[in-house]
Amino acid sequence: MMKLIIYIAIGLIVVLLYQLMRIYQLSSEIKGKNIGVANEKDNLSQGRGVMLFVAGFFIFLIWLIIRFKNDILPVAASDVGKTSDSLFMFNWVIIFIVFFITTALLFYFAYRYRKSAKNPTAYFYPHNDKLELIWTVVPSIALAVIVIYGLSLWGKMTEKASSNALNIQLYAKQFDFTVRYAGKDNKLGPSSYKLIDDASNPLGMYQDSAACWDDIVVHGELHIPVGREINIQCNARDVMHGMYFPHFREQINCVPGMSTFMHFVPTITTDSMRLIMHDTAYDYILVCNRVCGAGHYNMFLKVVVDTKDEFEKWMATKHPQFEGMKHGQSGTPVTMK
Ligand SMILES: [Cu+2]
Repeated sequence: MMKLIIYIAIGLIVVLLYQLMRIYQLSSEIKGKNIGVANEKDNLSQGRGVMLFVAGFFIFLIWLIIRFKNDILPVAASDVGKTSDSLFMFNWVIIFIVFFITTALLFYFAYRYRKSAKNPTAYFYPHNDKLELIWTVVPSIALAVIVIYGLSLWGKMTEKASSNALNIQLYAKQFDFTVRYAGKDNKLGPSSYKLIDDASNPLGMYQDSAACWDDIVVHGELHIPVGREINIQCNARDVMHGMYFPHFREQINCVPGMSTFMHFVPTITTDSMRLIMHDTAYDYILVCNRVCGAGHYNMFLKVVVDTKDEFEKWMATKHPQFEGMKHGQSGTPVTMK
């Protein structure tokens, strides 16, 4: 009901404004004024209005930045994340400087060069080689710097991980991530989708491969040690999923039928991040960012960055999938042809 009254009031105000303008127009006509042509006074008030508008717009923008600057992601918690953030910031600085200068000039020129007795006709200025050269070369250089900066970061993100990195597999499926640690040998044993059995072998690991015997499968959370390079092999069981670590500024697709990789060094433990965020319940997260089906919204994994000792302690509580299998002991090996 209240809403209806507000709408009616707005409608009446519009009608009122229209009628006022109509009265002004008619009374001017009676007085013999030609209100169809803007005079010097009109141009000055319009020009000032334009300047006022852009000043208000800039104030609003600056307010937005200050108001929401704490609602974006916190400080990057990985080595590549820091570079990624500085690249992002570099872009913002360029965008803001150019935006404020060009927008301010655009509106100022509308005011400065309004029609007046001094400026009765517009100045015809069709071409200037020097100006064109400047506005082509300067943005080209700026873009080249951004692209080279970005490519070097991309190269760092996608190069092969070092040999002493901690190897982890993240297996995505509708709608969760399963974690596999490579165990003592730091080698992820081979696997095949044909061997997948949700109860006994959710990742389809080869039971007769010694590299699989110490591999540890974990559901529900991912623990990683701070300060050590983490090499993640990403796989998907059904459809394409996204593997996105917002706090580490890392993302890669998980594609059925192939492995993709990412690596980074976590630099801030969960406990330290909780202090930074003044939030004792703050957690890192891994989310799927490909729309992969009806349960996509719920596809995420809690990520815990431990100290080295905490990580080892946590790891010691976990058991390999094929615990007890040793060389010369067959168990019930599965052989794939
Ligand atoms: Cu998904």
